[in-house]
Amino acid sequence: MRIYDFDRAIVRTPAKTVVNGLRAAKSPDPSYDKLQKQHHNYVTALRNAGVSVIELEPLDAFPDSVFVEDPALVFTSGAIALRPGASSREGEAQEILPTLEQHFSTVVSISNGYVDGGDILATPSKIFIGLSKRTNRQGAKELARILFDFGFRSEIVTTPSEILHFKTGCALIDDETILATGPLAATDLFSDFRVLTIPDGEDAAANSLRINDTLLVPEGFPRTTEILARHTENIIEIDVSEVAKIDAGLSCMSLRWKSAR
Ligand code: CIR
Repeated sequence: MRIYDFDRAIVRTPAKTVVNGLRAAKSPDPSYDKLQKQHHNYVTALRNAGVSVIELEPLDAFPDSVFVEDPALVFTSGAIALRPGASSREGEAQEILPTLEQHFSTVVSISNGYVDGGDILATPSKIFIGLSKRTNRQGAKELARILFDFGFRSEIVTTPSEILHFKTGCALIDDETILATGPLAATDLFSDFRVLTIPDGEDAAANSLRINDTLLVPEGFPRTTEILARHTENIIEIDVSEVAKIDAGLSCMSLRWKSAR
């Protein structure tokens, strides 16, 4: 089984309040209607990639709750309820907990510090935990201990300060290959991998998402797509322009795992 082999995913329908989602820069509010359509297309792409999708109800009290990747981390062997580092998002972990308990026999919760799932990059050899504005050392260390109990090796690393999450800047493309922005490619973090560096001006292409034999990439980054096409056959471009206005991308909108059968 490859680390990007998945047959299940959890998504959450965007709430109307998503237009108030957090963002670092003064970008315009997303359009709810467009965002909803783009989310629908994303869910269709997950299904087409071979995943059975569980759709959760919208949560108006949590504008960013469509980004289910941040309050949890899931594996075949169990789920971890995280502690999102933005105060408006902390309650999202409690909201998703019953769904985790329904689908996993082992569910563990982070109880110290903060960790956002967007800072976690799982690769075949180790799981990177990026320290960021949302993930602190205390949370990262507790997560590393839990991952160890799950049988995973992890490495705590630093997310470049100009991006929100570690995975805002990189993605696993296949067992040996990482797609990364210039600043992350310039570090030695990925010395065990082949690194595909994103051309200048296309950094938002970094949050791509490998699912089974499909690589979902954000639409509108032709030079990155051309580079990826030399390594991967089945590339599907998805328009995520509305969630991009609130600092999100493809990985943020689902929790993916391979069920134990
Ligand atoms: C936030 O700032 O928390 C949301 N507006 C965006 C979250 C993106 N999530 C992710 O990259 N995993």
